[in-house]
Amino acid sequence: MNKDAILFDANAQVLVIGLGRSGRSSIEVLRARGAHIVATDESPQALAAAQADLAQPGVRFIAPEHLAPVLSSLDVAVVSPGVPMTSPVVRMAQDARLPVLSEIEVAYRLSKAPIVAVTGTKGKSTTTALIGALFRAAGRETYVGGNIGNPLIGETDKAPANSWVIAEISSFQLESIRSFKPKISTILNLSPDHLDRYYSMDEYAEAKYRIFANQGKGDIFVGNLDDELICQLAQSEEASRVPCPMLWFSRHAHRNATLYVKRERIVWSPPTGDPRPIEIMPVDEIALLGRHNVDNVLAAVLIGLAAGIEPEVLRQGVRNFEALQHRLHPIATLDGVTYINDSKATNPGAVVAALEALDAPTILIAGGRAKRTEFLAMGRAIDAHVRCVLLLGEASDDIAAMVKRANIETVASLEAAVQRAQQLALPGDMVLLSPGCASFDMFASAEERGNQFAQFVRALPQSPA
Ligand code: UMA
Ligand code: ADP
Repeated sequence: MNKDAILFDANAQVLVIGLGRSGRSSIEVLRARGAHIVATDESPQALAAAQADLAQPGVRFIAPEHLAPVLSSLDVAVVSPGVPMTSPVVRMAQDARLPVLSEIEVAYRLSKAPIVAVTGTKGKSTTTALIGALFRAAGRETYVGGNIGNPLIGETDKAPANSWVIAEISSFQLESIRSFKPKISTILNLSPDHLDRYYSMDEYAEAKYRIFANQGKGDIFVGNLDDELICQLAQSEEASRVPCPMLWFSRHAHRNATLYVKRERIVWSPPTGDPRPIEIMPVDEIALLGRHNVDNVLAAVLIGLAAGIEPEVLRQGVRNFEALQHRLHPIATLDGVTYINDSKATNPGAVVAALEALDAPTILIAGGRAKRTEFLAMGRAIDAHVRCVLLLGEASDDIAAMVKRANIETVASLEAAVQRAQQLALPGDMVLLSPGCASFDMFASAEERGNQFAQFVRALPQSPA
C-alpha cells in the first residue's frame, strides 16, 4: 500500500467537494473505510439529489454557505475534477488549511496495484480501453477507470496487489495531485483544449506534465515523438524534466523511437538485450479508422511491451479491438451513405484528425460550446475534406468565420442537421458528427449528443430498394 494511505482510514474527517460521479464514488469508498464525510456541492439540486441517494450514518450534506463552522474539524478535502481550484468552496477549504486533493490522488494512496496512467488532449479513452484489453489478453487481472467514466477511486479500492489499474487521467484531475506516482505514464498529444479553464496553452501543458512529476527510477514514461510539444521532453535522462526512464514512439522510423512505423509495419527496437528490430504487426490490421489511431495503438503497444507482454499477444489484442462508441463509430449505412458518430471530438484538433481519417467526401455536423479554442486549423481541414458543413450551437459563427470554400448551413437542432445531411449526401458520402466543441449548450454530455445522433439516424427514411 502507498505510504500515505493511513490518512483515509477510520475516523478521518473528509470534505468531499462536488457530488457527481467522482464525488459520489469518493463518498462510497471512504465511508466504507470508516471515514466521516461532509459532502458539499455548489448546485443546490445536485446536493439534494446526492443526499437522497447517499444518505447514511457518517455522511453529512452541507451547502457551501453553511460550511464555515465545520471546516476546522476536518482533515482533508477531496475535490471533483469539474470543480476548479478557483472555485469559492475550494478557496474556503484552503483558507481553513485543509489539503485539497483530487480524487485520483486519493485513489492512488489507496491503491495496492501498480497504475498505468494515460493523459493527452485526445485519444485518452481509446488508448486506455485498448491498454485494458491488451493487459486482459495477456491474462493480467486489470481494472480500468478514471476520466473514461467510472471513477478511479472505485477501481483502485478493489484492485489487489497483483493486478493492474489502467487509468485515464485528465488535466483537471492532475491539478490537485501531490504524490500520484504511476508505474507507467504516457502523454499522447497536446493540442488546444480547455482554454476556458487554463490561462494559456502553457498552463494547460503544465497541468498534463504533472503526470510524471512524482515518477522515479523504477517507473517508465512513454512519449509521442511526433508531437511538437511532447518531443521537447526527449532529451537525455539527466537533461530531461521527466524524472524516470523514457520510451518513445513515432509514426516514422525515428532513431530515438523504440516503437515506430516502417513501411506500414509497426516495429519494435528493444532498448535492452538483442537490439534487432522485431515486427509487431502491419498497420492495416488495426481495426480503428485514421492515422491518429495508429498513434493510440503505438502508445498502447509500447506500454504493453514495457509491462512485459509478448508481442504476439499485443498483435492479437490490437486486431480484436474495435472503436469505442462516440469515437468515429459507424452507426449505419443508408442508401450508400455512412453515418459516423464522433461526438467525443470535443476540440478542434479531434475534428482535424477525424476528417483526415475518413477517405470519402463528407457532410460534417459541427458546433456546440467552444472552450476558448480557435478554429483556424479546423476551418482549413473542413475546406480540404468537406462538401457541406452543418453548424449548430453557440460556436456556429466562430467556426463559419474560418471556413472559406466548403458550403455552410446553420441548423437549429441536431435532428434538423441529420435530416438535412440526408438530403445533401450522395451515395459514397459520409455524414460525420464531429463537433469540435463541448456539448453543454444543448446536451447534458457528449454521450447524450452522440446517442441522439444515432437515434435520429436510425429514424431516417430509406428509399425503397
Ligand atoms: N460543481 C461544483 N462547483 C463547480 C463545478 C462543479 O460544485 O465549480 C459540482 C456540480 O454541481 C456537480 C459536480 O460538481 O454536481 C460535478 O462534478 P464533475 O464536473 O467533476 O463531474 P463528475 O460527474 O464527477 O465527472 C468527473 C469528470 N468530469 C469532469 O472532469 C468535468 C468526468 O470526465 C469523469 O468521467 C468522472 O469524473 C469520473 O472520473 C468527463 C469530462 O468531461 C467525461 N472530462 C473532461 C474531458 O474529458 O474533456 C476533462
Ligand atoms: P479523449 O478521451 O482524449 O477525449 P477519445 O479516445 O475519447 O479521446 O477520442 C475522442 C475523439 O478524439 C475521437 O473520436 C477522435 O476524433 C479524436 N482522437 C482520438 N485519438 C486521437 C489522437 N491520437 N489524436 C487526435 N485526435 C484523436
